[in-house]
Amino acid sequence: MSEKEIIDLEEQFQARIDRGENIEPKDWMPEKYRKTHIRQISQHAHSEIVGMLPEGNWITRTPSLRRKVALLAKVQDEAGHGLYLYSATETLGISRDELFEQLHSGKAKYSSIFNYPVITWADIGAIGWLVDGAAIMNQVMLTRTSYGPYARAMVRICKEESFHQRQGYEIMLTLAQGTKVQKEMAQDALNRWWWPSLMMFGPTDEASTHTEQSMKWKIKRKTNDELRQQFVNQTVPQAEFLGLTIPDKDLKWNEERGQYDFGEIDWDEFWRVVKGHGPCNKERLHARKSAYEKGKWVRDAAVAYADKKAKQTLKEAV
Ligand code: BYC
Repeated sequence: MSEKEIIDLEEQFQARIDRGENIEPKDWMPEKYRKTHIRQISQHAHSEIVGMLPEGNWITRTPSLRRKVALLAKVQDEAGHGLYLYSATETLGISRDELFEQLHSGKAKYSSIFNYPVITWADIGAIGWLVDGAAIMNQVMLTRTSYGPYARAMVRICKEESFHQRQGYEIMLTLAQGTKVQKEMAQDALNRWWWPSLMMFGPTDEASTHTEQSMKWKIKRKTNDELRQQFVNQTVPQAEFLGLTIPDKDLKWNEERGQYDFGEIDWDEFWRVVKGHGPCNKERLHARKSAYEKGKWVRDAAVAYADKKAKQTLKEAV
């Protein structure tokens, strides 16, 4: 294809995006658009799968049967989200094996938030309330992202995430209305999860490498800082209702802006965690690699069974 033909195609592609059309797997797309989606959707899928680990670790230790059922359902939903998202990524021409290889080798990232330890039951409440709350804030926007398979997967995922957020908030509410020790546990969980939750939205708009292009292609509908601000505005009144204190001395309502001002995020910590040096990075990756290796016999059996079935069908057809 000549350079002029490619430029024409790129202009037509941008015009489709500007008209608000969805891009589908068989449509022409710039190579960078395809690669950006493989990167973002697969990192999102990895986050769902790795995100099962910290909470899954608490399924055997829930304080009641009711809590166990809800947590089990939530963790199972996350497996489902990972699977829709891996399927959406495969429509861009990459295999599941390659995606896993990228996760296991450390080439592909997953959300920084899942590299923090889950120390008490209150952390399960804080994760549902804050982590799923932040995830929804980001993902509701993604239901209108320009790539069709991703946008459609996000519609279903968001519905389930809102249940996750409510189960977390309900845990926090119960603890906050409980004994002195329970209230202290809730406050301690908020203290530890607040800043990492704000980091989930990614670097500042100034430091973000992908935002400008992703906004043009309507992959992102709002910037990292816009979503982070929206999250703070929504969450502060929820903390007040719980009677808990957000661990930020610079947090205050700004009458002029009609938004909360908040303190500076520790970006050194963020990059340390993203680059593999957070409190649980090694443990999380080890758990995923080991699950993959232990699941080999299941994959082998599934392939052997599919082969056998295909041969049988062929024999019957002849
Ligand atoms: N952690 O240019 P930027 C969930 C990376 S919720 C690790 O702004 P982009 C769940 C970024 O990848 C979490 N890395 O990037 C919830 C890039 O590096 P590469 C998953 C991060 O993509 C509850 C570099 O920093 N949600 O699953 O335009 C229970 C520069 O950043 C992080 C999603 O993935 C981070 N926090 O914007 C269970 C939503 N932030 O790739 C599960 C979809 C940034 O160039 N993703 N980086 O090596 C997005 O919306 C966007 O990818 C982001 C980042 C807003 C996260």
